[in-house]
Amino acid sequence: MERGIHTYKEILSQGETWRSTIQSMTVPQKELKDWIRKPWDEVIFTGCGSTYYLSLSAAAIWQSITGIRARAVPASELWLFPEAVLTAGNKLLIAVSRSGETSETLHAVNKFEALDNKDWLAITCYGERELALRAPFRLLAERAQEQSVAQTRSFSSMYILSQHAAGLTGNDDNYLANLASIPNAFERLIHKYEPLANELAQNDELQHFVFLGSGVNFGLACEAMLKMKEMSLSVSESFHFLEYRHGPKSMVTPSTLVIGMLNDRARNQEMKVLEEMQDMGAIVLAIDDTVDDIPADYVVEIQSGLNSLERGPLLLPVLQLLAYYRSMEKGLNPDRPKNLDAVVVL
Ligand code: F1P
Repeated sequence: MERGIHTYKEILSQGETWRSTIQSMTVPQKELKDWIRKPWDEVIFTGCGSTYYLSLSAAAIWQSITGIRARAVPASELWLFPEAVLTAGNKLLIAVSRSGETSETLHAVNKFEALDNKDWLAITCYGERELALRAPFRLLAERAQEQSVAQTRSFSSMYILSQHAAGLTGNDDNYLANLASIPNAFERLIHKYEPLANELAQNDELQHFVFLGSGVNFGLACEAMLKMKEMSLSVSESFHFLEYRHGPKSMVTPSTLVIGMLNDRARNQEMKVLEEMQDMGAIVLAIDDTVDDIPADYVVEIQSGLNSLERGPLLLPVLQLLAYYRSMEKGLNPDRPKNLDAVVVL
């Protein structure tokens, strides 16, 4: 089997996968709608690896849109330290898992139920597997299933489902309507920036990849970092944007590629960080909806017209391609990363 064939296909098929995921959400879900609008005191997102990172962004979106307190915890923390995670009150748990079979996520759900909580939602790609079968409610992205170990279209499609859930709870029709236009920017984005992802991947001077994001973009920066690590076995790190100044910047050299994923609300402050990194000798790649005034060596301009709480899925494809091409360049197989399995079963 040709190296990387699945990963490449899965990255490039995201536009159509998102369209079918969004289409599936237009089917009336009256029972889900009534239930998800209950007066929650708190919403907890949980998952492992990519789906934990998804949870970080989803919690930021959820709280911003609904005003309801939301947080994300790795499933192992909820499973092993429930007293440090759960509080009294009306709680909703949202368990996110591509496979629906990750042991820690299933244990976290067991613990949640054992402590007399029954309201939880599964977001997953497999309707016939344990997580979805047991869940009182589920949102499925079955067209996003993958053959590769590293999550690409599954991540972005489940992300859209989590955005949808936030819009439903917040009764925010404008937000829900805007989600429908996320796929529109995909094809142009890939067409325009795939050569840049390939060019940067071929640049052997670059040996250290730093992904920066704040607010809703922090989880996305972590996910982009994980892709780089999993697929290409490169040194990659992620930080809250302004946190990078507080120590980690000491590692910057001319071999560092700083990837800044800018957030509408914080962009002026974030641009100052990028400028400082350039002054310290790093190469800077900036990603934003419009890029005119950004201090950067390279830019990815999304041009979606959507805000930061909406356009998240569009921040990833070019970075997934960067990881894919770096992996190919190193003679690795991005479909089957070293030491990894698609599901961790304990
Ligand atoms: C979560 C996950 C993946 C990761 C790894 C092992 O799986 O941590 O994010 O790439 O290969 O599993 P899931 O619960 O979302 O299926």
